[in-house]
Amino acid sequence: MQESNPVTPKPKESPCQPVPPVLHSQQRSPSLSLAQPSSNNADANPVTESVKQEVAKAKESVKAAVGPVEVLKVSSPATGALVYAPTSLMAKAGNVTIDYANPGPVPHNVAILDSAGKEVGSEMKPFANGKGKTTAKLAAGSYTFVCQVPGHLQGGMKGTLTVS
Ligand SMILES: [Cu+2]
Repeated sequence: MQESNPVTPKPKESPCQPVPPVLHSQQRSPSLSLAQPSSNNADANPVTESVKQEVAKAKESVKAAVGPVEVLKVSSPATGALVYAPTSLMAKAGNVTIDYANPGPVPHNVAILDSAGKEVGSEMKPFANGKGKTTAKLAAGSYTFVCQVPGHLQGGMKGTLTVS
């Protein structure tokens, strides 16, 4: 024995108590879901993969930024001279950001180097007429900061950063 329509709603028992609409949608959902197209291709989509990587990167940078960040301001003159001011910085151990302003026409950047001369922290590309930042998690010790445009370090673009 087969019923042609097993979900036939019962007649309303009282006009004062209408059946909530949600009951109707629950009864009909099985047939609706069968009609929907499947989306099995989503996992193989290269765009989805790159978005996942971007999200992972963003999470990492948020993790690195957790905790107080000490911000040190450094600038170069608008003349484009190979100079930082100040040339001596002090910070407490932890997350340190150098906030660099270069209003001049000559590209510069700031890279933080540890005592072995190895660059630490986020990359700042050389730029003119603008501002940039580099952030590093630093332990106590002596560091230098330098411009990585060829010839500029030799021209005098360096300073010291003492972390205690
Ligand atoms: Cu420079």
